Amino acid sequence: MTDIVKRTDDNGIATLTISRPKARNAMNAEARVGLRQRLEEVRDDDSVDVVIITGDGDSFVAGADINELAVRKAGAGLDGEMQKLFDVLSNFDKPTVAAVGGYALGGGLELALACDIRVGSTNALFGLPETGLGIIPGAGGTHRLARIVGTGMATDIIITGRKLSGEEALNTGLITYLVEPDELAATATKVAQRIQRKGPLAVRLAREILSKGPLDHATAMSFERVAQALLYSSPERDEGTSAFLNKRHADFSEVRYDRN
Ligand code: CO8
Repeated sequence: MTDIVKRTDDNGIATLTISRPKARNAMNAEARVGLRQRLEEVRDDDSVDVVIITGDGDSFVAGADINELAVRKAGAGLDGEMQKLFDVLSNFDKPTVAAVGGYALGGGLELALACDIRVGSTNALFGLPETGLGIIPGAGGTHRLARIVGTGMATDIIITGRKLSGEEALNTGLITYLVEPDELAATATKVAQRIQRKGPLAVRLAREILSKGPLDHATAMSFERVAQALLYSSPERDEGTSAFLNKRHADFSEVRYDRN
């Protein structure tokens, strides 16, 4: 196991930190393998409820490693290794929060876009500068950015390559929390804890439906009904509704779904 992606755990919240500070945490092949291994590890670890992804030091991730991109062949583009890795993240079994300070550029922003929620700091800088390198954001960036901020804004960001400050990112909906750099980790943890207090199956099914690409109305409604039917027969529905009716806080900590 490479140590480029470090893992720390705190009460059911696993934080994965991409650590290649000399290259502003740009993701080379080793970092990608490390991230994939860590994701498999936390996915299979029943003690982990929520995953936070962040970067070491004063950068989130400054993109894919350009030294590698400079010699990549067409076949590698078709393989879409980084795209597949971020697909693993966007379809992840557990909720994910990106804690973004400093540079979130190219593949770094695409990494954040593949997470459920993005918390940014006032020193963050967001952008997809790929067109300036003669390529496109090919790790899911074109599609995910357009879904999150709208096609007009995504087109502007991608074909001009301009960078957004934390404030602009908040205004466009690219991030949903903006905090001072020294509050970044604590805020991401608070967001993760908030998710942790909710019904785990409800969160999972809501994420599952939300993460689907554009669906026709009838299909989307059908997904909702099936998910709701499942939840109506779940122990967490009993706990959540009885807690409200008995004027207490719901406690889902005993609710477990056997994965075997
Ligand atoms: N790749 C490789 N090295 C990098 C990268 C990178 N993406 N970013 C920074 N570095 C290195 C620099 O080369 C430099 O190395 P050295 O010290 O050996 O010269 C070191 O990190 C520090 O960088 P700077 O001196 O430039 O530091 P600054 O603080 O002045 O600037 C920036 C930091 C703004 C982050 C600047 O380094 C920069 O612009 N980096 C490139 C950002 C970029 O263009 N990212 C997009 C890359 S393309 C991409 O991600 C495509 C993904 C989709 C394709 C999927 C295919 C798999």
